[in-house]
Amino acid sequence: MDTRSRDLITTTHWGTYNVSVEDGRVTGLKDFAEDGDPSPIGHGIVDVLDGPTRIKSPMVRKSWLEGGPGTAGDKRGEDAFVEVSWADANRLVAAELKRVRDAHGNASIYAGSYGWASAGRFHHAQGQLKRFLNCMGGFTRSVNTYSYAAAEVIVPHVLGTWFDMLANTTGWDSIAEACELFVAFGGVPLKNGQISQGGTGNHVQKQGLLDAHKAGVKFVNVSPIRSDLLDTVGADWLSPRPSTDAALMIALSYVLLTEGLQNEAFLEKYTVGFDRYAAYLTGAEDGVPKTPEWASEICELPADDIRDLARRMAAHRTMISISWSLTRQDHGEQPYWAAINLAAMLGQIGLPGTGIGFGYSATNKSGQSLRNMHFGSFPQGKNPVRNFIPVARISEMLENPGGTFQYNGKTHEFPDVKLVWWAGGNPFHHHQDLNRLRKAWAKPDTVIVNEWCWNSLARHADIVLPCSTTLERSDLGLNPRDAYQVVMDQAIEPVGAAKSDHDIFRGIAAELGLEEDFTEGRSPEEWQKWMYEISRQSASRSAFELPDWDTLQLKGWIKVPPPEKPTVMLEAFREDPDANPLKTPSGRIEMYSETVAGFDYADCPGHPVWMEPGEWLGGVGSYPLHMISNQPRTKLHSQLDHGSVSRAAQIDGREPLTMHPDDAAARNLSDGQIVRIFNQRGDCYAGLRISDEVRPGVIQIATGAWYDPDGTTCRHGNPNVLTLDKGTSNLAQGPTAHSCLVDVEAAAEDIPESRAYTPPVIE
Ligand SMILES: Nc1nc2c(c(=O)[nH]1)N[C@H]1C(S)=C(S)[C@@H](COP(=O)(O)OP(=O)(O)OC[C@H]3O[C@@H](n4cnc5c(=O)[nH]c(N)nc54)[C@H](O)[C@@H]3O)O[C@H]1N2
Ligand SMILES: Nc1nc2c(c(=O)[nH]1)N[C@H]1C(S)=C(S)[C@@H](COP(=O)(O)OP(=O)(O)OC[C@H]3O[C@@H](n4cnc5c(=O)[nH]c(N)nc54)[C@H](O)[C@@H]3O)O[C@H]1N2
Ligand SMILES: [Mo]
Repeated sequence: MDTRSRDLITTTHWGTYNVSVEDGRVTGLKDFAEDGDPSPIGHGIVDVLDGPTRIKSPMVRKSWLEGGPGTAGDKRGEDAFVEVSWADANRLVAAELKRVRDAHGNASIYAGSYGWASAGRFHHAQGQLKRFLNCMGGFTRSVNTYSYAAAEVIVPHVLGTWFDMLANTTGWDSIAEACELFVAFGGVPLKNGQISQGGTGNHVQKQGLLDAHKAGVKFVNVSPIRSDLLDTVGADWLSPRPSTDAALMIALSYVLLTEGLQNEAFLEKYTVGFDRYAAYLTGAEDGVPKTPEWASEICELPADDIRDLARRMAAHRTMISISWSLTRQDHGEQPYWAAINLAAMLGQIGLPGTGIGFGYSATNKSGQSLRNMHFGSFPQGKNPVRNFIPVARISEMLENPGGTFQYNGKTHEFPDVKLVWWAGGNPFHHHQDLNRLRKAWAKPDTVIVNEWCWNSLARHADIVLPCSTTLERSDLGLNPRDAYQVVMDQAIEPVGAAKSDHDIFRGIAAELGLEEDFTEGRSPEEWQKWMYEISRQSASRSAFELPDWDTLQLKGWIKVPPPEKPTVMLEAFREDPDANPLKTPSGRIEMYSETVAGFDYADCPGHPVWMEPGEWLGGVGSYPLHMISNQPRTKLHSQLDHGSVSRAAQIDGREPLTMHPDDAAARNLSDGQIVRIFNQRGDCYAGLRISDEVRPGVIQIATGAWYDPDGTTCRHGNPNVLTLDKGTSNLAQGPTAHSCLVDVEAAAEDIPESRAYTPPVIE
């Protein structure tokens, strides 16, 4: 295919770009002409494609190479590495896989391998890893996500399939048309709308928000951080204590009930269990009426503001947006269920522009009306191993082989893991209480990692297999969550001896005599054509035609036209609940769930409740500041932390921390100074920004700084040395990063140098 007549093009989670190449090196990325609000994040890759942080050949940890599997696991992250050839790396990996499988069985291989990897439908790191391991008998997997595990498990009991709700979130176009009041729990953070998993063409979140504002929609930002909602829309700002939204929603429901503002006809026709929930609201169940005064004590908001908001919500066409962050806290199931019950009482679910929406601007997908598209993907084969863990239970699994855990109504057992394999995620970014993880991580015999840069995950591996970046391989940016479908050109040759994940696995499969099983005789391009053909067939069933392969390659990208009318979540259910029941046991919205009640979990009863989180500002003793470790504005998680865009936003090479002026004054701290954040689990350094955009008592530090451990300290500013590693409840066992108390002090004179971007010693 001669594509020379057009510019090189690629897509990433943070946008689409034309790629400039000179003498075999990428010299720059140009924002996609179709993009009305491009994100700067992508440009951060250019200066780090090559250089000291790039892994250019297979590497083996010195003690492991000398002593074999199981040697000095506690030196992971400290040991030197030894460079080896691909032939040696393949032999070592194949022999170790065989040893572990034969001696301990496939369940002792953990390849949950959670993470975002890169855009590109074929070279998807996890898909490649899972297919490869399935060819040799399978592995222990993980279920659910770090993003919204609690919602993934509670919503199906209450409202139906979670991913259907996400795919069909009511569009911004419908909101501009029909909404009057938009109440955003966790705001509408445009920083997060910069990205979309699998690639994005045009960033629409800001325009969606501005169009709604222009159409007269009023906004309320319920968040500890004012900048979670764009200033231009002039939102009212309510800042409850973090992790108390469930209490606020329950009190709003109480006001509706006691003032007769609930929509009886809706409750009758579309819900079950309202009477049970009403008994909780009035206090008939537990003797505590859930009045605004009751919530006021918990949330630290004036009771009158709560009462007013409930009345405003009932008097207007109201959309409730509930941020994904509300799941990432202790008892994260409750705010989701409480919000659904509140929306049910308002009775506007299924009508244009109103009801409930999950996380506007959490990604660039949320609120885009798109056609329902299904695209082909690289088949992963069958995994015969039954063992799994809820994704955030990794430390517990490594610590406690053979131990049991609860999950969604059942008891399960942790496997005895001997080998861990990660490709396309970074647990030393994403997991909570990293000092605990680091200890648990010392236990397995072997850790294998596919990575392209020397981040903390690569440094904590025994065998590092260097992978290429998207700019070094060709692929398809087919993404059902975006209107733009983009060709991903190979712009340059892989740097050093790096290979695509597919080629890495093909090499090991050959060593194991499984190459044919893994590739089925197809080259990467043949696989991509095969996937594209399936996608074309399914696209034509949703009434649009994808061009043929050659036409797509020539053009570089296509835009799928929007659906005929804006997306309205649960529209069909609203029209006819008998013909279009929800996928819940009753087919209706379950304001009380017999199923959940039947699990008999004290931490997740049969209807939404307020329960004290493990750590929050209303508790006694402990640390005085609530730390919100939210998504970073200048990168995607830990990806490109080392790139130019993220580095430019750092303060003296540390992650910025935002603190209210009163809290800074109480500690004698000044803007721009390096501080130490600490609690009982660990500490890290950060650069101070003083601003009244955060509520007093709350500090904000984004996730993503590469973990740079020195004992229990992170020198660089990764907040996950401080966060709490506890499941949301026995129901979902989701992560709870946002429920975390800390304190902050001035750093001592001799602040240790950050070594996050210094590669390990290579012998
Ligand atoms: N404290 C706190 N912690 C959090 C959160 C929070 O709010 N607060 N949020 C959580 C959430 S929502 C999420 S989704 C997680 C995200 O956690 P992750 O998805 O694990 O984070 P990333 O940094 O995106 O990790 C992706 C890794 O894949 C690598 N990679 C990129 N492309 C390729 C490739 O082609 N092949 C291979 N083999 N590797 C590749 C990157 O270098 C990077 O190391 O973090 C969670 N952690
Ligand atoms: N630029 C960029 N965008 C991203 C990502 C990234 O890494 N970088 N990650 C992506 C991923 S994987 C995900 S899952 C989404 C996540 O999307 P979100 O879950 O929306 O992400 P957060 O930034 O953690 O949270 C949004 C806001 O919620 C507020 N908040 C936190 N706790 C509470 C609380 O208890 N109550 C209330 N009312 N508000 C609270 C915080 O002020 C925070 O800024 O973002 C995606 N978008
Ligand atoms: Mo996420």
